[in-house]
Amino acid sequence: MVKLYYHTGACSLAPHIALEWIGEPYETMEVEFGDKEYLKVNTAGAVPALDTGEGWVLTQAAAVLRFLARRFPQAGIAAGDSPRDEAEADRWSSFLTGDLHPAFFPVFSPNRYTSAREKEAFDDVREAGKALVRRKFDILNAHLAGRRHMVGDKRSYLDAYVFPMERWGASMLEDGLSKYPNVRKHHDMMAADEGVKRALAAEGA
Ligand SMILES: N[C@@H](CCC(=O)N[C@@H](CS)C(=O)NCC(=O)O)C(=O)O
Repeated sequence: MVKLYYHTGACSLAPHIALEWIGEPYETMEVEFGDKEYLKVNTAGAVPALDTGEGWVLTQAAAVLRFLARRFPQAGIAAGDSPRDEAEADRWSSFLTGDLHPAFFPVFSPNRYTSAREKEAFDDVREAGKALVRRKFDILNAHLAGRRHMVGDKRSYLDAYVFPMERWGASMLEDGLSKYPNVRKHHDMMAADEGVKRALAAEGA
């Protein structure tokens, strides 16, 4: 059985949703970032990590999600198999891993982005992070125009992947997602999904 290491509301919520959609039995363990015991599972101390139940552990949200989609093909959460489908999935997965997710880092951990230790400096870094998040949400909003799902015409692991970031945006930006109506629509569709509700409830998020 697979086992997901997660932190409430973090990007590990994405594979948690994917596991709910898959519907096979799985285990979870809540961890604190950098916890000494958890470092034995993931030396980076970050979530998610997935014990595959096959004697090896996988880290990195995008890799975990793609693995789950391929390991449980009957769930139909892969993003298609034509070269173009896979390329589109890689493209948006890379955008989430490399552009949108890291844009939040200065908002969450401003202390890592300045050597100053004054509150004003942290506030400044947070504001810069939020400006970056807004630029990435502009791109996401344009992509989601006229679309129900991140790629193709059915749900895939990419819908699960973007959802935690949509939630962060909704709670951290002063005006929530109001400037990004397509992102908000996607967020609301996901929030109404039964599998998403179960994952959120399980995390107490
Ligand atoms: N590139 C990694 C980043 C994982 C990551 O930074 N996760 C955050 C939670 S959303 C975390 O664990 N942060 C703890 C830390 O940075 O110490 C991935 O995509 O899985």
